[in-house]
Amino acid sequence: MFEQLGLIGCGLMGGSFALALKRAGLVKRIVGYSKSPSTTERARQMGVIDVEAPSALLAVSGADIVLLAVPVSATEATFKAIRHLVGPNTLVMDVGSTKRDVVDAARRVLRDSVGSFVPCHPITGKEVSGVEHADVDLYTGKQVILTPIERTLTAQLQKASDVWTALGCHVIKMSPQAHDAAYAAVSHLPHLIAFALINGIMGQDHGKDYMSLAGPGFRDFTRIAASDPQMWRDILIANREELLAQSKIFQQTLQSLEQLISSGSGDVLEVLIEQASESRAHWR
Ligand code: TYR
Repeated sequence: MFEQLGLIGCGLMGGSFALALKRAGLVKRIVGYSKSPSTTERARQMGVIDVEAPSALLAVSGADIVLLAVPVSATEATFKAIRHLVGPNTLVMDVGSTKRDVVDAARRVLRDSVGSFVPCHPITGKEVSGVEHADVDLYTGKQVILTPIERTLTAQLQKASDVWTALGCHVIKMSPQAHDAAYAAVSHLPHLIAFALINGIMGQDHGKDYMSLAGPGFRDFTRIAASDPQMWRDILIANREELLAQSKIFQQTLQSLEQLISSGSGDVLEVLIEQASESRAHWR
């Protein structure tokens, strides 16, 4: 049971975490801060947070658990703003989609207190953002990747793992490097492709008309193209090396398929589609 959650970033991810922690009976008081005061105010009006803090530092003041739920490019500045109040008994977590850059920022800024920070990536979200979409069950049944470093305190790592487990999450641990390599393939690349697909269609004369004719497959494939622009700008740039490597593999794979189509090699094409179809059907 925590006394106070210091919530930095009262959007979809932060707001949903606050609701879930409260429902689980794990926290007495939630003090929230968002860059835009109107967001913080809305979060309080909605009952997502109890108290509005005028700064990140004041949200952390008196907190024994802190969650950073900000775009990854804002992580370093946020650590700077709160570093003086991060002690060995404060559990600090984030929800950023990339981990190497976040861990580097933590090392640079938190220094001796870096052990209190447990880097986290819950594999959940929505294509819509903002506290209006906060959902008490956003984390229920989802995976959360923890990417501790050598200096992460065992006690804090255990506490973080316990919190996510109490919210109904399945906790997995791996290195920040392994995390960024995997999520470049299964998250960052698919978002990039969805953005490119929509822009490629809309860049054509009749793109809008074509889109209006699309069906459920198009809807499934492109849902994530509606995601938050600043958040995804940050993710794609932060994990650029792994992402560009995956993008290259994708382009090569696409080219081989194009060659088979162009030469009318239906048999081989069918085999490759069958491979993809089988892999997707037996996923999980
Ligand atoms: N955009 C994803 C969706 O709508 C959710 C998500 C986003 C999950 C970022 C993880 C992540 O790092 O399903």
